Amino acid sequence: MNYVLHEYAPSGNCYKIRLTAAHVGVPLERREYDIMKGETRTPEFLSNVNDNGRIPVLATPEGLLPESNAAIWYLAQGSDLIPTEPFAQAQLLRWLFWEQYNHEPNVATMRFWRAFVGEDNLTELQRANLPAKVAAGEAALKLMDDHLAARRFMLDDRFSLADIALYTYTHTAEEGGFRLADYPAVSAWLARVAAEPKHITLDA
Ligand SMILES: N[C@@H](CCC(=O)N[C@@H](CS)C(=O)NCC(=O)O)C(=O)O
Repeated sequence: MNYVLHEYAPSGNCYKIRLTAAHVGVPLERREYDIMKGETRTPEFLSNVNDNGRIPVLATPEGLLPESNAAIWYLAQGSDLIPTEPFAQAQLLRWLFWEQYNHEPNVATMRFWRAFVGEDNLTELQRANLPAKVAAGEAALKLMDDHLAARRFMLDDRFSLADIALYTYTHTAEEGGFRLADYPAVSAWLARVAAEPKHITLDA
């Protein structure tokens, strides 16, 4: 079975897919697009890969799958990364949706604005939104810290897809200006996730 990951390697959304694939032992072919040069906005990419103009997109034998959390869910089906009990599975989905609504749009966007675009190059609208993004990112990290204070992983004692989905942009949060030292339970959890067998780093 051949899987091709259409990606921009430094993106945490793309790293999520590589990390999940490593955990479940699925080899990935990788195809790189430079989002800083608009390579996901070309007519060819829009008509052949993703009409939403974004990576990651996982090409599977069944078809193309945009959206990182859909792709990791697909790859992890039937593995230990997804619990089989309905309530535990719903809790896992809760964290995947929360990641996309409360965490990624703030923690990842601040990283992108500060470490990739550069604060001097932000639009007026982005600059105006910056304090709200910082506050919302801090709130997301605080919520994780409170949650993890009494738990080893997002789903209690069980390492799962929720940890993978949240690890990738949390471990790079300092590139967006967040101070991980302010979140000791998150920092300890990051070390636990990175110590899992089969873990791979962002630059692997
Ligand atoms: N919700 C999507 C977000 C995808 C996304 O925002 N991709 C960014 C990089 S992380 C991108 O392709 N940006 C390039 C662009 O918008 O032109 C996911 O989880 O996959």
